[in-house]
Amino acid sequence: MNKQIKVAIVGQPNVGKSSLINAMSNAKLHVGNFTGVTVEKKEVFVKSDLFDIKMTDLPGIYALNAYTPEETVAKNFLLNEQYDIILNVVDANVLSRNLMLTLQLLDMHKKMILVVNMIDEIEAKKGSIDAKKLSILLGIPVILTSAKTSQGIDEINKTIIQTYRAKQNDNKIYYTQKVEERIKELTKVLQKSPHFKDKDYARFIAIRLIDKDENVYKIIHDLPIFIEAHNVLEKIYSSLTAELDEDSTVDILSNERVAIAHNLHIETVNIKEESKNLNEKIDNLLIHPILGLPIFLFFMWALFQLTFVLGNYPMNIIGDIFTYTATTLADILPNGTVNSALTQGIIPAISAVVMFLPNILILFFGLNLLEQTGYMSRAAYLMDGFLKRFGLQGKAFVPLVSGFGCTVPAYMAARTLKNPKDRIITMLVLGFMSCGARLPVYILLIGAFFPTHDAGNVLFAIYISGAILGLIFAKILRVVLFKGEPEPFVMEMPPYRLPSYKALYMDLWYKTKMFLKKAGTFIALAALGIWFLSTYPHNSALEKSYEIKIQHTKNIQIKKQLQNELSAKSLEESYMGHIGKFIEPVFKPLGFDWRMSVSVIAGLAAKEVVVSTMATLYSVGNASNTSKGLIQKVRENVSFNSAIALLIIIMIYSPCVAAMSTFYAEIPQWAWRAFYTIYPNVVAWLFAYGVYRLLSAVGH
Ligand SMILES: Nc1nc2c(ncn2[C@@H]2O[C@H](COP(=O)(O)OP(=O)(O)OP(=O)(O)O)[C@@H](O)[C@H]2O)c(=O)[nH]1
Ligand SMILES: [Mg+2]
Repeated sequence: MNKQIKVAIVGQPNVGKSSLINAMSNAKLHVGNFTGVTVEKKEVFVKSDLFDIKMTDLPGIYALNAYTPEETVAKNFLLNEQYDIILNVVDANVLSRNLMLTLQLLDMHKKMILVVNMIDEIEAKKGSIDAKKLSILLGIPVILTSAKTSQGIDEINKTIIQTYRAKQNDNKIYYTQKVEERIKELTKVLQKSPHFKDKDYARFIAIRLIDKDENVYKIIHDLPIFIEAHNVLEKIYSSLTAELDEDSTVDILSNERVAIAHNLHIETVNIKEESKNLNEKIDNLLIHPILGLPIFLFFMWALFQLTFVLGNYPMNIIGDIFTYTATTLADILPNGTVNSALTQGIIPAISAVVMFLPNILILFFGLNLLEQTGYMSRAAYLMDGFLKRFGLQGKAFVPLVSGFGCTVPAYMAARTLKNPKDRIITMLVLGFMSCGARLPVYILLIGAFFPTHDAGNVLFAIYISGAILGLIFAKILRVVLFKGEPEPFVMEMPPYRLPSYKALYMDLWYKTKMFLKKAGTFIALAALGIWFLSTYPHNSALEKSYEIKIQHTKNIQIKKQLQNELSAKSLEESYMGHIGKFIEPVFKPLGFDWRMSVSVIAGLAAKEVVVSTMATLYSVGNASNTSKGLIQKVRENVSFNSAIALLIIIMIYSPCVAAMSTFYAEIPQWAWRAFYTIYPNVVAWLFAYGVYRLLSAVGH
């Protein structure tokens, strides 16, 4: 086995850490042009001849002082885990600000490499960065890279191996004399403790303590050295602030780092001042105080139009192919279990899910563009004032919009919210943002009950009403349960970037693969289960009596009718029929038959299962309509009012089990978990019932 080199990838948010790892390996880490894309550490392996390099992608951190849960992930890793090398990634465009973190990392005195990424953007501005000089000044290797053009990527590997083999470099960066004296003083005290025998480590801890790092303070708090160290520390706080006329030692260290970073920048970066750039011109329009919001809404509307209109063509073709396959197979295969399981169970179910793949991909394409171009941060900024009125923080916009894709990463994305109250409110209403998996149900019902030219608008209306409902509930939660204001909003505006086509393509391809895999495994198995439960047990007495009747009639029409009656009766007497009848009373007030009721419950496993279950149940229950598409079957079996009620249920009730378990993992309090598990279902039912009654009352 090769020797393993463990590398921690550290840097400020949005500098291209995840993109670099993707470029170095065949990993498909999620990337996006806004801060806080990565919220959980991820490991990726790169193999070379002699070494296996294990890279840990960490969430971006601005400084070593961690505030949000995702920053804590990165910091805990840096402080507590074993690794050989820190690979510090910085954005060449904002080098001096990024170097602030670099300087803090250098305090750790570990083997370190500086990767100056996005060098393509500097070169496009006809600028340059002197990597050699920067390397000499910092005392560590410096590599210029672009994850976009793959420039310098190979060099990273080589440098990692060289650095791993080489001796630790000497420290080159020092603070001013007054500060260094205090660091030395505290280091000496700390070294008396067996925990801090190592001089470099003791120095690092001393600096962190002077920097008022709470996590580090907690480390020494429980050690015998605490009292002595604490006394010295207090003395340092007061003497340094008095001597340098600052309020806090935190400011003193920060000022020193600003000065060093600024000097490093001046010594090594050569960029001509830009004229008024394109970014600002675009921003003048996109975050215009009056036009900004309508423009955003227009983009969203256009996306849902495209999702339906463009997706409709491949959807119909895929649906037809499956229907044709099922009809042909039903004729070819001998009558019996296999025939029925395939043509009434698995094929309709997989078809019902896969036919919506094009729509889902269009939606994901749009969301991906939002993430990649940098528009996400602008939209968050635009929505800030609006969201605040509903008791949400502007930054909550990112998880909320991610929720339109998939609720699981959206719950994780809520980690970027610093305040626990803001975070939990956001997570509690996130389910109201309809995820991509609910799209099939919507498109199916819209396709069955609305004319094509309205479909895109109806779809947009569904998503918007979900979002509005979410906002209303956020307000209610804020007023009733979490008094107080949401935290003020700080989010960086990254420059606009053209989407990386490779990243876009990889992302969509990956989603397609996962979706098809899910359809072929989970959905197919679920369908088989549903088919089994709805076909067995056979009631031979019933079958016999119908067979005799069927044989005795000559009229083909009546024959068909009898066959259908038999299928429907057998289905009702199957296991599933009994389960359905048991659940039915809950949904009866909404006009659902037991098949719809079962589909709704099955949808708790995954939302795609709603359509696949409907497909199976409406196939099994009707002997003569294998040739009809699902949309047609739904139109024949479901009333308009119930269809709307079903839409509302799907829009509001609990998300899938995967999402629910993510919520449980993120929120440890049992009371919140219980509340989260119950309230969406109650709300969903009440809303659906209200609308159902209203529609009936106006004579629909
Ligand atoms: N032009 C250019 N763009 C890049 C480069 N590397 C990354 N990007 C873009 O920069 C944005 C941020 O990339 P990510 O890889 O998500 O950044 P990150 O550092 O992992 O960000 P967090 O996970 O939020 O900390 C994306 O839009 C990338 O496409 C590069 O070398 N050149
Ligand atoms: Mg990342």
